[in-house]
Amino acid sequence: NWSQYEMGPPDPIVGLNESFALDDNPNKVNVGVGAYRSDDGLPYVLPCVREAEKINMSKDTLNHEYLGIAGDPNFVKLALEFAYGEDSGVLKEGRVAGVQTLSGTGGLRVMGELLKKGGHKEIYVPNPTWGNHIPIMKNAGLEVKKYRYYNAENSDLEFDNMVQDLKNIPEKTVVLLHACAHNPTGMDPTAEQWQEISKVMKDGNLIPFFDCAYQGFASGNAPKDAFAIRMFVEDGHNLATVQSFSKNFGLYGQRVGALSIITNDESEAKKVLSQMKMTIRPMYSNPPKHGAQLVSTILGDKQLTTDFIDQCADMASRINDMRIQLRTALEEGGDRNWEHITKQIGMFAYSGLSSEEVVKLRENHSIYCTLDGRISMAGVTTKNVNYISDAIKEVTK
Ligand code: PLP
Ligand code: TYF
Repeated sequence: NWSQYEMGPPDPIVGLNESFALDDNPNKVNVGVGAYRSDDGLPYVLPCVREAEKINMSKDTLNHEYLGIAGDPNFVKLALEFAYGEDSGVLKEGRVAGVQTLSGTGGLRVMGELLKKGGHKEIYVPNPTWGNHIPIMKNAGLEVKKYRYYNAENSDLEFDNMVQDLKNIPEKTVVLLHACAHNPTGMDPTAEQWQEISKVMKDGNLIPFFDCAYQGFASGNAPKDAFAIRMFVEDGHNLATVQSFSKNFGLYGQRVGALSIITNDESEAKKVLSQMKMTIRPMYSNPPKHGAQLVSTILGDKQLTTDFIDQCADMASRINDMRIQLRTALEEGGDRNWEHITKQIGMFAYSGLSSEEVVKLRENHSIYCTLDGRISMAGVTTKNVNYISDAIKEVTK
């Protein structure tokens, strides 16, 4: 008997794909889920990934055996170097416990479970944050609290309030930070602001937990986008990082990610790693191989790594072109200011549209974005940009 189950609501982000699929308007536009599209509106496989696929196909040493609980050690090594830098002292000292995870989402959940196990009762996240952060951490048994981050009134970071809130968090609390290209707002702290955040968190004995899902989409230079993480490490934080390779490598469905924690010394790292493995084993046993092998093939090869960085920069650059085109079209013949669209970075434009306006966009124009007014710029193309801007002007009139 299964009658105790009530009908649940669709997911606020992924559920849009379902409504979009049912819409028979030939002009429909999907700017909901953050997934990169070519200017033809099609899913995009990076040429370096195609190349890695060919290389891996020809290796008869590759098989379909299980990976270990912690995943592919070579992938984990390369992923951690990608975040912390090849010459990272903490990596050389063996102080980092790292595992391969089911992309960013899986890594976040493993971290939530681990925190709960380690006696943590709560976690702080920015307001707003990626919608899934909250249920992931709640389902792991943590209370989710928010620090101020973004002021919708002036479409800008509210840095002073953020710092004030961070100063009031009890010591030894874990605070989630978006490493770059904040989702959904597209607004990151400046280098100087990151320095101040690092200092405030050090003084307050807080534990930084970086969610790094867009490395390559902020500056267009993937290694450079790890700047905040590397600076915090330099400042001596024993921080944690969850990495997603969905967006930057375009490996969404392959579920490629890593979770790492910097500890005091090698023996502590071994203990933390053992607890990570004990968390993973009863959840899903071990992660999938294919995507991690592709990333290893790329990051293990100098030329393919250079190609990857260039190709990721190309995606970021197409998105920036679309920001300029969308803003220009929106401001044409109107007096409303859309400057924030070109000021924001990463995959999203946090448009400032109200939920009523978003519903009108959906119902009257078949344009699908999330209720908070977040538009995935990755889905905007030279062919639909004017359709989108005309519709936005219509619903905000
Ligand atoms: N964290 C942030 C901030 C994200 O925006 C996303 C995806 O949109 C993720 C994590 C997780 O994505 P995935 O599970 O595909 O790595
Ligand atoms: O667009 C976003 O913010 C994400 C995208 O398993 C996403 O929610 C979609 C599916 C998934 C993980 C992330």
